[in-house]
Amino acid sequence: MVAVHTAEPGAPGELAERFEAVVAAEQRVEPRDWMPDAYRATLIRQIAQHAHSEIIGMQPEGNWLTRAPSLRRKAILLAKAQDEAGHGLYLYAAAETLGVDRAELTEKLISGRQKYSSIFNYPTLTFADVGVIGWLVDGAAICNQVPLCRCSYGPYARAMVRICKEESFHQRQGFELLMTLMRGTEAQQRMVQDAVDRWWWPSLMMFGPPDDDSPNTAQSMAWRIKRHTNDELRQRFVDMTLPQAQHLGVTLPDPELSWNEARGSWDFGEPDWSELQRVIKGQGPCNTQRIDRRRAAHEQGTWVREAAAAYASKRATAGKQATASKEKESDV
Ligand code: FAQ
Repeated sequence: MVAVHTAEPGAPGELAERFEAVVAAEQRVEPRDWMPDAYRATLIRQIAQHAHSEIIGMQPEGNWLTRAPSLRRKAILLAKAQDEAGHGLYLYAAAETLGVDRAELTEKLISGRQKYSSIFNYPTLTFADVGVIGWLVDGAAICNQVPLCRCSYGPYARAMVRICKEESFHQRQGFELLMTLMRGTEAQQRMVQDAVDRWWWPSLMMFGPPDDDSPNTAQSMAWRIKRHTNDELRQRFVDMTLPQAQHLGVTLPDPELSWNEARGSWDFGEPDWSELQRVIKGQGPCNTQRIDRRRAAHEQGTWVREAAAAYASKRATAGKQATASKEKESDV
């Protein structure tokens, strides 16, 4: 067992060696441990973006909460959106173990200084989009996030275990919704195909730019934060999704999709990377709407945060007074 000690930060060389040894031995770096500043900064960047994505990610589906076609579908959608809020909270808590404050991260999100996933800047035009988000977006999220359960940073890795279990459930509910529609009328089948056509390419872009154009991958892999490159995970997602698309009876909107016998994998076309860059820079179809909504929710929630803080401080004062009077009694 290799331990990272942090009590005496007097010998950076030795501390750095211990850090490297922990990572190489597939052990976990914990909040109390010494870590390089750049490792800490990379984790804050990725975990904060991930947390913001979960919270902003409630908006596209939230669009259908009041218009779900049955009570059952409404209850399922509500539960899914609540799960996503929970994921955001675990992730903000994981980021806070690195010395940042959730309020500060939220401020960075709504002022545009931190990112969230490009996928949530597309509109949800029909109820089939809810199913496709579950199937493709949660499916892509699972491919990307299961390896993060083995991330070198303990609090992030542990948060991902529970998140992945819930995302798998979300993916299955999306598939079940789509299967139901595909067994329905021709209009319902067309609605599914239209949603698949709109979400396929943005889902592939969730994995990030191609490896040659991904400035962070090499270092994040060396630190075992990321366990696979963006392109490796994208391929894994395509291979996982193709049989499911065949089972559903939908066509994926890529004429270059073909089975490559030699590689034992599907060949597929190149996403439009300029679109990803535009969406990341804030020029996607819904970027302004998403951030405006998030900012408004944050402002409208001010009184709740203030009330919770006032209550916590009242409880703390009452607790201190009770302890002081107990001590006085025992002195007598
Ligand atoms: N969107 O060098 P790389 C979900 C940025 S949660 C926006 O490759 P990296 C659950 C990247 O940040 C979905 N920005 O970066 C759900 C970097 O910019 P920076 C979120 C992107 O970090 C389902 C620059 O481009 N999941 O879906 C995107 O090594 C349904 C260069 O890129 C996570 O956050 C993008 N797609 O790899 C909720 C998973 N791609 O920061 C509701 C954790 C790249 O240097 C409904 N994150 N960028 O200014 C990761 O695995 C990684 O951060 C990547 C990017 C793979 C996203």
